[in-house]
Amino acid sequence: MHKERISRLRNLMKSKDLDGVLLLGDYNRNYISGFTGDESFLVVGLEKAVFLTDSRYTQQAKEEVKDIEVREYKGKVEETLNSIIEELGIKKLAFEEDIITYKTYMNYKENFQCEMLPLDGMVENLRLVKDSYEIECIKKAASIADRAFEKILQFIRPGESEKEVAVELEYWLKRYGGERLSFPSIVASGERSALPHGQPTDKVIKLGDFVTLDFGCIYNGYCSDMTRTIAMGDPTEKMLQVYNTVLKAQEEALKSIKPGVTGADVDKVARDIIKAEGYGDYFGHGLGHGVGREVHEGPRVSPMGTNVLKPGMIITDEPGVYIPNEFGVRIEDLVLVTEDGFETLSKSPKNLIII
Ligand SMILES: [Mn+2]
Repeated sequence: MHKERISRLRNLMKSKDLDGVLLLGDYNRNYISGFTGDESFLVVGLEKAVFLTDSRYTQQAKEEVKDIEVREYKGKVEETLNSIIEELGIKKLAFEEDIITYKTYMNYKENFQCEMLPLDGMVENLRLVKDSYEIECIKKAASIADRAFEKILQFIRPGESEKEVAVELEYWLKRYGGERLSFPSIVASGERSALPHGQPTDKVIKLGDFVTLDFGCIYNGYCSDMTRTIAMGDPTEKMLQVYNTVLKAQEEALKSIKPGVTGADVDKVARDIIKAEGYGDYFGHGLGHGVGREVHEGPRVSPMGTNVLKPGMIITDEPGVYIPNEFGVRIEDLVLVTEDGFETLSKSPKNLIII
């Protein structure tokens, strides 16, 4: 698996006339090497690669990193990196320009006897299409989220605070096998549900509130992401109408997902439905995003989403309508693009749940 990833990277390097790549961001380095720790370096040459770490991680790297030589450094890492660059005969080294700080860049530039060039998303592009192992991990992360949601439906009641609901949700995400959260959980109730990314507060959930829960966990390094909005007691006519609009937009956009369309095409399906119902101004964000090792990665699923969808991509479909000082609704599924369409990885019900 990692052998194949490194050879795909080398093919791209050759096509861009590069003879070296330095990876130090956790997501890219670990994707190519199989390492699960942090603060380490991967130098990939056209023939040979070296994984460089310090004594905290040497043992772990030797167990996890296959087919790549693992070395330990002491002292100044920039000097060891430069000696590897020379040993591998690297003249043009691409680096993660969006991860390396200006200070580190200046340090490397001073120490490295080679030209330094931006990687320009090369590894992120390799990560766009998931292999079967990655798909299984994300499916598992999604199913953990579904099970945690089932638990939270038994727990959530008017009288609990948003924070109490969040902590219960996070307990179950971990209890069912999530290693970490994909991102800080969102629990936003009543007027606060109009905040697309409302962090849980001490606000007590009341009868008549909509509650938006947006959460996910990480399984074997891969994220899930889902959102449901539920009602505490009977919703008003307006709340129902908005809910049904968002649900229709979500489901119609879902049906449009297939190889060959762009993220912008899928976004437009949902946006047009929400606009037609008169809520266009209340849907400010893109319809979705890619999900993998990072909870937000490519491809873009928004009016700017020019990436063409391919089988193996995993994206979210999450339209929302947020009416300031009243309430908001968002419904989000995690979706796999398949050969002939899509497969929904989030299995929780989407019809309005009234507690
Ligand atoms: Mn999302």
